[in-house]
Amino acid sequence: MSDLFPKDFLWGGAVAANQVEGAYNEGGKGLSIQDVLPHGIKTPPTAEPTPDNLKLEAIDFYHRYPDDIALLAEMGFKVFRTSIAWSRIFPRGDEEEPNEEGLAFYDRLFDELDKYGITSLVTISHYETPLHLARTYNGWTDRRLIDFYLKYCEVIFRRWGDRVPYWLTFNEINSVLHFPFVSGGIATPKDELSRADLYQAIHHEFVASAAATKLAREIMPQARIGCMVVAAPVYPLTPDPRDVLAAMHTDHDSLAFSDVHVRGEYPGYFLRRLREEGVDLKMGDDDLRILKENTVDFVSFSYYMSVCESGTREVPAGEGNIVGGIPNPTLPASEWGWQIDPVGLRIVLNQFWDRWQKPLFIVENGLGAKDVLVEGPDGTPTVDDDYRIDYLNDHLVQVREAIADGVDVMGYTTWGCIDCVSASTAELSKRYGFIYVDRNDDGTGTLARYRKKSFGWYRDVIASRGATL
Ligand code: BGP
Repeated sequence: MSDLFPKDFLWGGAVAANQVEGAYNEGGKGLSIQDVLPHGIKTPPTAEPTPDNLKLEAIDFYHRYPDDIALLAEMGFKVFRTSIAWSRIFPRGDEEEPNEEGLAFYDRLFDELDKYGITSLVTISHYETPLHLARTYNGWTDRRLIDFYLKYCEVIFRRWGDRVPYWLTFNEINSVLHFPFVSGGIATPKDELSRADLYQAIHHEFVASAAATKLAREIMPQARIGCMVVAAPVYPLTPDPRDVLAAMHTDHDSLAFSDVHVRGEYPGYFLRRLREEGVDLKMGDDDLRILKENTVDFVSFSYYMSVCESGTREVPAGEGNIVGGIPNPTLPASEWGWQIDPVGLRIVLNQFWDRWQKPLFIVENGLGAKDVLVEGPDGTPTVDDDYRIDYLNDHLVQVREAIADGVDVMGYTTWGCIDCVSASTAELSKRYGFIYVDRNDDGTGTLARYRKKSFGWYRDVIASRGATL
């Protein structure tokens, strides 16, 4: 077997509208939940947008996208993942008619990508629910969100169905368990949110995702629809069977989300959880049929870390890990405590493939780090980000191993291919990109773009189909 990646492997990078675009109140855009979250995912929202919110301007991709896409093309990108900002299309979320100016922006963006032959991979909802839907309806706890979402989907499918071949219904849909406001637009603070309301919101998202898949097949039969989850393998802290069982239970919390999307029904372990928590889901007459008949074409996921679990002792959860969990004593961690585990990526790829036999797409992976600009050999500023190269290299080697294991992997998009505002901290100093953006956490900076050392490294990896790894 060749140790090169497949010829049609989709190499690229990923961002989300709210983390790059800026222009938060231009082009008729309404406010999104991100516009009132100046300090990140773990902090409460403000009443109005505040000047310390870096996302309001972000990296000004809204105005600078032609130059940015030219840089991505220079690296040889085959695919670019971004999201559509829902509140550019429906500023409040519940209007009758879409905002034409918002649609026109994405027309221009897709034109630019087409110019270079870069395929678009679109996240329909990436942590950017229109704020009005959060404040007036309490987000996805309200069943009416399904109709608002489907109306939005219908507009964007009709507009771009012939040019966007890959769609993801919700970013990291399982993260609603951890961040109800950011992930589900649920305004009730997490510690006051009942389990019944949380699971009801999850049910609404499942039905919306399946109904969107149905709509997609009617409007754009050639498109492929995927679910998107946070993948973080859960290892037992010790070989004690009780630790193994606890790890399985924690894993189930996440797997339930893709199980529903792929198998079209609630798994038994999830129904048991609902019973034990005394939750009785309110269902529409057709909900279960909609889930069953409209399963996804592929499973996509973000992969940053693995975690440990114990069923025998109380161990403090790792602060830095997005999904909590006990730190693994055998692994190093990033500056933010995210544990670095390339082999875990191979494990997850095999686990998901064994479980569903559906093509898999790694749509986020990368290292957040504090980069330092230095003068490059030609006098142009650059970053010697060997740590990022090492991280990505090690993970891609494991992807190649998984492909050799027989796993069907469609592609790989690194997170934050151009520096962008962090989802968890809302800072710019947590950088992931191949392209450095001159903007600091205090909002200063010229917004100039500079190629980091990893830029040339990734270009060579893509051009050689992984031979340089
Ligand atoms: C994922 C989100 C992204 C992204 C990434 C990196 O959870 O889907 O939006 O931001 O994590 O996280 P952070 O920006 O917090 O480092």
